[in-house]
Amino acid sequence: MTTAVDQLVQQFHENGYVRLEGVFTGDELAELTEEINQVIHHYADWEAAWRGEWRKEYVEEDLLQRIRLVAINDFHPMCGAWMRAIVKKSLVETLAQLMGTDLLEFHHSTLHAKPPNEGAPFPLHQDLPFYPHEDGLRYLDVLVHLDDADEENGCLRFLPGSHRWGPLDHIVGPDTAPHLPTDRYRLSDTVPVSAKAGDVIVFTLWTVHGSSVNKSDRWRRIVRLGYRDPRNRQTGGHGFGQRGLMVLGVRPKD
Ligand SMILES: O=C(O)CCC(=O)C(=O)O
Repeated sequence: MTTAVDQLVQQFHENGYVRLEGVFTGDELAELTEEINQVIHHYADWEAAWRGEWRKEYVEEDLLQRIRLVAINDFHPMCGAWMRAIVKKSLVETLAQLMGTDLLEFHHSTLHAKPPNEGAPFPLHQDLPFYPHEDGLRYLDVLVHLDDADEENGCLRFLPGSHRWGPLDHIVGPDTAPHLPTDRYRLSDTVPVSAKAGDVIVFTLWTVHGSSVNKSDRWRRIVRLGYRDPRNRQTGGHGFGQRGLMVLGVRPKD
């Protein structure tokens, strides 16, 4: 008999991403949201929109100077509810099933909050250039949604099956965020994935994704939690050389 979890695992293997519904609800979700609001107002960078020439293809002329992203990396040690969320048993168990692993290590947290009417877009990219690992399929990006997200407020968009393409060459440089060439990787070819507050979208380090401007009068707040198989070697980037928290099993001896 195929269970609901088997179906999620199958979808994940097929597409390279999957949405988990209602992972956080009620008081737990309220507490996570309250803490994020404090992080947004006291600690985050309000001018963190990704830069580069690609923006001309994603943003209308009159908005170009105004778009904003509120972001911060590794805020989790400051926040009790987020520390509990990272080790939440049901989430960790589902992630382990998606990856097919008996060992899981938490790697990083990142807030991406798009303010109403001017929330910045993300060009199509893999997360590989930001924290490269030898095996892109044994690294999971886990996006915790704190608002309902849809096409109007800039929900995530994916190229289904792109995780099977392996590492891709990105355009990089001092004046641009790493991204894929806009003439070959188009937002119009992607699938939007709407989500409710409390849902989680999981994808791999090799899955191509991006998102559009938030044109609505609502916030779109998302927190990315990164998890990996501790045997998957990191080769550079964010958190390189740091040991994360083991959330499943015991770290293997070097
Ligand atoms: O928050 C978004 O819309 C995009 C996020 C993203 O690209 C990422 O987390 O790697």
